[in-house]
Amino acid sequence: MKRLPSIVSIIALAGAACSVPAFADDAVQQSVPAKPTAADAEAFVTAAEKEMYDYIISASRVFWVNATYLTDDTNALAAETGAKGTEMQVRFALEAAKYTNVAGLSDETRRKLDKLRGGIVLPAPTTEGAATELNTIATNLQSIYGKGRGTLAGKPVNGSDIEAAMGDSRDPDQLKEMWASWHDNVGAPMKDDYARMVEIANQGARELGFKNVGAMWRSQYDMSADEFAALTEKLWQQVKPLYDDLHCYTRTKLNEKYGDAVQAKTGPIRADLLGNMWAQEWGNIYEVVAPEGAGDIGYDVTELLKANQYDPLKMVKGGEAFFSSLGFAPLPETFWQRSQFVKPADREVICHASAWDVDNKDDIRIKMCIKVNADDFTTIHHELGHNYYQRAYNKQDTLHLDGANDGFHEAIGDMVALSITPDYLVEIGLLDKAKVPGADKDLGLLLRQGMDKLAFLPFGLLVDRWRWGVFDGSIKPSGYNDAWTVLRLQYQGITPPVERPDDAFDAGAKYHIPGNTPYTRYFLARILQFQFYKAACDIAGWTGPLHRCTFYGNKEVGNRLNAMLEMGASKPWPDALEAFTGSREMDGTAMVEYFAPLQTWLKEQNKGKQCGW
Ligand code: X8Z
Ligand code: ZN
Repeated sequence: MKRLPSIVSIIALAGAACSVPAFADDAVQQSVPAKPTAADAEAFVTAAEKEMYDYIISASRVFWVNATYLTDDTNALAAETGAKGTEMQVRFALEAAKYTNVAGLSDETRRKLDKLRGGIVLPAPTTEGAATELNTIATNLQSIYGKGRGTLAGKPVNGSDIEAAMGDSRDPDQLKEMWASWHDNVGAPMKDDYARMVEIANQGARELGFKNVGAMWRSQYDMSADEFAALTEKLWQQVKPLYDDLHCYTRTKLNEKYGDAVQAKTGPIRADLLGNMWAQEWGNIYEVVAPEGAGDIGYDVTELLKANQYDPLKMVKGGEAFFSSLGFAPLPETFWQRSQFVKPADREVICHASAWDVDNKDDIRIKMCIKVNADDFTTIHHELGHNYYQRAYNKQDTLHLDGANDGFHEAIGDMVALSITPDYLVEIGLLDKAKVPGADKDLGLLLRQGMDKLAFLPFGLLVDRWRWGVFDGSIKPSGYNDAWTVLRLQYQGITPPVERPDDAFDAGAKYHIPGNTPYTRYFLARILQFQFYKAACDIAGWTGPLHRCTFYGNKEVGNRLNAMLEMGASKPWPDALEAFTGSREMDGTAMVEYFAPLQTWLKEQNKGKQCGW
């Protein structure tokens, strides 16, 4: 994620961790005049931006040290810094509310006031001690996740290792053990604290005039919260048929591999069989579902990386080279000195990948625990997309130091990774030209891609459907786990491999729940990245099948992309979308078009099968 994971109060806009350093002396304390004018509102916004800017830089350093060296001390420092940040943000939000009805506000000032009012990920009420309690809980939850262990053959396994093992193992008993131990050990202990955190943050949201935290999250998309919820539903309905076809086909293949006792022919898919701890992307089990003939795409990115002696550093250099080929300046020396590429041997860290912009200028970094495999090669491109975005908009005002919306931020690196086609792999020397799969292997290529991209869609949606319910009170703490399991069944058509204990809190076993990172952004990004990719391929003059297009080396694509990136959040997101794609709508058509041949083929394969669950 691009922004400080989990620091409760980080402004939803600063491209990195944020924090509240020494604003005590020069804090914006001006009182709102009895009859405020537009000029008063502007003066307030300018002062708030300055205070926030300084805070972000100092706080980012605290959060970085905490995330890369988890101890009781760094947790205490992060919680303290986070609490100051929350207090600062809430102070600004309450003050911003007093200016929103002032006559004569410019569009820009109005948008900035809206960001100040609603852009707090976890607000706290002004009650004495509330910000501290909230940040202490949030820091603690994230730390529990970072230090979490599941087991394999009874032995403890850390998060990044167990994630990789879920991709590699095809033994249903091993998979079951890893799935159950991870969910039991990591999620369950968080439940009570999580419920308390929700309670405090909702009080904060209500003080700011929102119904609850979920409504605040939905308010940040240049439209009403209800319109935004409806937009996500519309997008889902556009792409859902693709998921349904893929689910049906994959279930058949799993049944053939494992037999009825492990995976039945009908009903939901067992959640641990899909090559990923959360069943969110299924590409790791491609070989299980690969069709005869057309399925043999002739290479596997993990094997290519290993055969070519790639190490984590070389993988990151490869990601940088792609962006350089588009005309982006090389990453600064400090990126290479300060990033965390591999899991340190001697201390606990948060391995979940993130990208940081510590000084709002050029001190960009990634934090990962890279393994030499295809998943992490993609994730490196994803994270670098955040870093290049952050650097591109670094001249914007503080409140515009962000993506056009959070889905844009998540989509840039993914769009680039879609360009990792066989031809591109040849170009960078990873694949022999003679091994480029011919047109008869297109279905295999599309299925490999669909196993990651299509499979993710319902998960991308349901995480916040659950959280919206938690925040609006329709899902109560006693029903947290049942509601999670029901949504997983309803949207993804999957089921836990073991009965869940009464105290289970399976949502907590997914990083973004303890990390308090809104998740709808990833759903939006799944859709947007295909819109961006298609636009880039059009600019590059590509005329072949969309999924074979690589825009590697195309400076015009780089220029047009940069024009969108450097806008940051300075304009409503449709303006930014239009700058690069010519369209003002988020729309699933490009994704549907990309996968159209696969869908036709899947329907053929599924004939006579009882699809659905
Ligand atoms: O969290 C991430 C990135 C960091 S923003 C690694 N992603 C989501 C996830 O891992 O669940 C990228 C895809 C979805
Ligand atoms: Zn991200």
